[in-house]
Amino acid sequence: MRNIVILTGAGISAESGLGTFRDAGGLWTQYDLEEVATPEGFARNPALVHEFYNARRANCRAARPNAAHFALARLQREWPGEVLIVTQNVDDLHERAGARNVIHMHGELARALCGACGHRWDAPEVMAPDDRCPACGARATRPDVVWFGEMPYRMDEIGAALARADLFAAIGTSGTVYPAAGFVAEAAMAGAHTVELNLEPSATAGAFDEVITGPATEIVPAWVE
Ligand code: BV8
Repeated sequence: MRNIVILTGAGISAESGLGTFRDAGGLWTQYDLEEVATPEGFARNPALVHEFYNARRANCRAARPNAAHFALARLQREWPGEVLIVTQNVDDLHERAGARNVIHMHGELARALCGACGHRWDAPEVMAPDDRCPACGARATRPDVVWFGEMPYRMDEIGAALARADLFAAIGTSGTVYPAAGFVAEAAMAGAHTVELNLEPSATAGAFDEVITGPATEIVPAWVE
């Protein structure tokens, strides 16, 4: 069990007070995904999209990492092989718990991107449609997150890690968004042992060798033990 790949979703940050997407009262029940998490929605109403991400950026700053985030950071420190955390989350709670080897495949709330020149920088607390890119001056700034229909980041690195994984764990994800939901099949093809840790079995639970259910702050520290 040398190389471990861990995929995390909104469920690992739920007990830190950050909303999930598809649970009762989740983000996609308050906002229409098409309006706030697609390039078309941003083109139609950038003010609404900035409002959505400004609110989440404020929530994220007020939130604290929980025992599950700390347990994964400890596993990274103490495990003799590689432990890669691939997160679908745009919050920085893994890093704030001390995790080092983290890939944000859906981008980061803390980063801004210029739609005109591709420049990236640390996002201000509040972003607005009139903001100018610090590099090219264009009024084309957006949150540096991956919307539906956009290519997730660092997919080749993720594919390479899955191809050499001995253990793949998915934590707090509903298994409904691709390509992340397909990682378990890639890891299994590479011969990895696969385990799902989730509040309840996900849509893809059947694809895992092992399913552990319960709140992340309880089952993740116990699993890391
Ligand atoms: C792409 C970033 C191609 C922004 C997000 C039909 C079939 C297959 C695929 C598609 C299709 N139609 C469209 C697609 C593609 C689409 C997709 O998969 N759509 C789905 C909805 C069907 N995917 C894409 O568009 C992706 N891009 O395919 O590009 C391409 C190819 C070439 C060139 C260009 C493009 C991009 C997807 C990324 C979208 N961005 N977010 C933002 O955050 O605002 S997705 C969004 O959903 C978040 O990233 C989130 O992480 C992700 C997944 O959600 P989860 O994390 O799983 O959260 P969820 O609420 O769903 O579940 C929470 C889980 O936690 C639950 O299971 C719950 O039980 C559990 N839980 C709750 N509390 C706890 C807990 N567990 C433990 N403890 C607790 N306390």
